[in-house]
Amino acid sequence: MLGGYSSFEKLYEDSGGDLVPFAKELEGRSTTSYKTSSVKLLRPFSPGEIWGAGITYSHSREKHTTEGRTLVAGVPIYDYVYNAVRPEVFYKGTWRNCVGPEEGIGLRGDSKWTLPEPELGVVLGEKGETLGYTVSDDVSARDLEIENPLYLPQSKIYTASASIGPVISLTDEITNPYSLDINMKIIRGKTVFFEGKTNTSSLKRRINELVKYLFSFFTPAPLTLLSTGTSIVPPGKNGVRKGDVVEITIEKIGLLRNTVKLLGR
Ligand code: DO4
Ligand code: MG
Repeated sequence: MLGGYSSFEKLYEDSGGDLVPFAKELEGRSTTSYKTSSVKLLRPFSPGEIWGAGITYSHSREKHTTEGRTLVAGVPIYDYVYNAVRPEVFYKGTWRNCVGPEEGIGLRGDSKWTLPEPELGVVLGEKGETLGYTVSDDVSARDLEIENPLYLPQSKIYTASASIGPVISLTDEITNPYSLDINMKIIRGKTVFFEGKTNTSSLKRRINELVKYLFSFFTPAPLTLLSTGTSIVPPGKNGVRKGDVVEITIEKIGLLRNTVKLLGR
């Protein structure tokens, strides 16, 4: 971490909210450099809250609509929310269910179909301002959600159901969040079982639109993570199994790697 800071939270506090110039100054003074292969990367911050945005890419809408049965006003629920003015913004937990690089992501013992969801994560300040970006994995028990959308909290919030990292790229490094390549690999044993790619240029919603709804009549905890939704979904009912390795890369941020672990009760 820059300038000997051991936490992003402290860096943010000392910056007085003006992160980029503060970080630049520290960078100028810093004499130490590290090889990422020789250090253990930790979760880059402890989100006070995590919120997810749903059905923000047309591919996600298509996949969900072919899987789900629920109608709202006579329309498949996922088509409805994709086209609605109000986006889907759902609670995803806190730092308590969030891991970092190389840690285990959770597989519920009662799920037969769990998906990693590679998403651009936005780190939000107290007023909803974008402080930076990270790689976010919105790990989800898809079968629970598809069985009944009222099971969404159980599909989304459980031990190690969120992962973030490897770093936070600040807004001077990512000036346009709508042009980033995202890649996900699921590695099973020695083979790449699934690989998919997308680009945030296909994101239907703007970040400030999602933030506006999240901050309407509510103030989330300082340093909240907003996960902006997925567009990479393995075909059919293919999900992760215990021991699979999930690698998610987002351009200008880096690689987030986790191994799937089966949760005990
Ligand atoms: O309601 C479904 C959640 C969808 C989601 O997490 C996503 O689109 O990424
Ligand atoms: Mg998601």
